[in-house]
Amino acid sequence: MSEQHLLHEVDCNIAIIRINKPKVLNALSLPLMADLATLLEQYDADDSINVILLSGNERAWAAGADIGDMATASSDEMRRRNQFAIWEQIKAIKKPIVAAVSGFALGGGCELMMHCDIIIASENALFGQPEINLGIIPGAGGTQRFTRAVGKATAMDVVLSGRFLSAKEALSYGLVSRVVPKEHWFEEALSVAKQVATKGPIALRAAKASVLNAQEMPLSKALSEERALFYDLFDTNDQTEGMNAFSEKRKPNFTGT
Ligand code: DAK
Repeated sequence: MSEQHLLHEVDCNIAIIRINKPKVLNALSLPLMADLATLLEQYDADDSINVILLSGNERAWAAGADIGDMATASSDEMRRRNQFAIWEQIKAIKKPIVAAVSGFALGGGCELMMHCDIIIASENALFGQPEINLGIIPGAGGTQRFTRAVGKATAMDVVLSGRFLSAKEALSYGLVSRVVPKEHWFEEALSVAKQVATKGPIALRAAKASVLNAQEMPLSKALSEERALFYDLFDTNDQTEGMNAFSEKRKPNFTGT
């Protein structure tokens, strides 16, 4: 795997991945996306990792898919590439992914961000689905996840005009979880990842799956899935440990069992 376009390291039980193509504002090339999906799967399967932190750099989280990869492609060629398989791999990651977003989060970059679970945005971040400017529409969920996040009125405004949302707007519409001062965007996201990483891995995976069900399922089905996950957790050591620790007024030591 060529990993220069992705830097990654481990801090305790947090995997930190940084998209690293600053000259093109972290444009998401096909090889980069394939490597990112593989890397996420590796950390998802690694028992020593509890949370994944995905980041860009100060100027760009990612300014979209690499336009050069698509400029001369025909409809048949786009179909043959089957790029959606890579996005499905990312969607299937079970561990929480915290996004540390500064600068541009556009097009496929915004869609990648919406595959993350907690989105910490710098006050300088800009969001959009400007594919309309290129004569196409969002292809990796941008018309769907974006609309579910911000509502139809704002989604139409953004998707049809190609305009960017400020971090303040994105927070008010519910696209991001928190907006933080630009000097501390990465540290704030890392701090959130660290807080989440203290929780029990089994409960974290169940909580992520259950919240995501709210986007995919009718309410009655999602409620019964939630109930099943809730019951299952009472067969885990982490549930016993969590409740004992509360009674004993100490911090829990979750083992993921
Ligand atoms: N692709 C390739 N290169 C890009 C890029 C991109 N998306 N965005 C920026 N760059 C490059 C620029 O070409 C420039 O390169 P040089 O000219 O220096 O060689 C460099 O990054 C710096 O950009 P600018 O000079 O333009 O910087 P500015 O500050 O003036 O402007 C900008 C920043 C973000 C407003 C501007 O660069 C811009 O408008 N970029 C394009 C944004 C965009 O249209 N994004 C949507 C792309 S389409 C799919 C899934 C997903 C997708 C498609 C298929 N499947 C599953 C099938 C997604 C599609 C998209 O994202």
